[in-house]
Amino acid sequence: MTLDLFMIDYKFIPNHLTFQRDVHYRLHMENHGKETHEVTAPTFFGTTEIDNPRVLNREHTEVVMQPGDVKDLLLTAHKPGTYDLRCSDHDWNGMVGGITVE
Ligand SMILES: [Cu+2]
Repeated sequence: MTLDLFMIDYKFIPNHLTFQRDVHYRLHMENHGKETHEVTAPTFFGTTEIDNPRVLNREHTEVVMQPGDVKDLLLTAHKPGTYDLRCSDHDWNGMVGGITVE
């Protein structure tokens, strides 16, 4: 399954992602903005099985997306719940969203 997550200045599109637990996903991310954005979700990334963790930053808290970047994160979520999603640079400007694992 593939889920798309696009970034513009200053929004996630969509701003909410829903994953079924124990299902493997390709989270396909594209930054269409002129600024660098982060896909920041420390609790979600910390509780999710990730096949290619090199896409994440060193702390495994976010994916840094330069303008024009296209990145795929391969993941399987196991823990149902709701998780915070934000851009750590622009959450003050409303660049926030959420993640649900069902
Ligand atoms: Cu941003």
